[in-house]
Amino acid sequence: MPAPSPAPVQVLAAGPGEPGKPGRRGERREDTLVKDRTRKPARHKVLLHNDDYTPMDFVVHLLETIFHRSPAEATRIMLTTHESGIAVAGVYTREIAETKAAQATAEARGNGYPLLVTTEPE
Ligand code: TYC
Repeated sequence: MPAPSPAPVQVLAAGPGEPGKPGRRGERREDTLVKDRTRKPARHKVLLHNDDYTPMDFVVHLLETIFHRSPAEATRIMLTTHESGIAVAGVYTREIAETKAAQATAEARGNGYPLLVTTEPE
């Protein structure tokens, strides 16, 4: 069953309240926009870009060690990048996506490879 899509954030009209004090969720507060629902954290894609120099087995190694892909998945993702120019290594919360992209980039640079790894919101 697909997860229910989040309800729109409700912006409540101004009401009585102590200025400067944060409102509780769902509470009407003067000069305060109160979200009436919690939100799941935004998801961010980590993207692998093709180049002519990074070895295939090195990309597979990164996919297995940093992105916890099985050998078969890692090979499939590497080949998709090689053939199409770009592929998704994984999808995470923003901070984890950025950390994994930085780790993959650092390991590539440490080995003298130009591999480009970027992140973007899903
Ligand atoms: N194109 C590279 C080669 O032929 C392999 C490669 C695959 C490089 C995926 C980067 O993200 C990449 N050696």
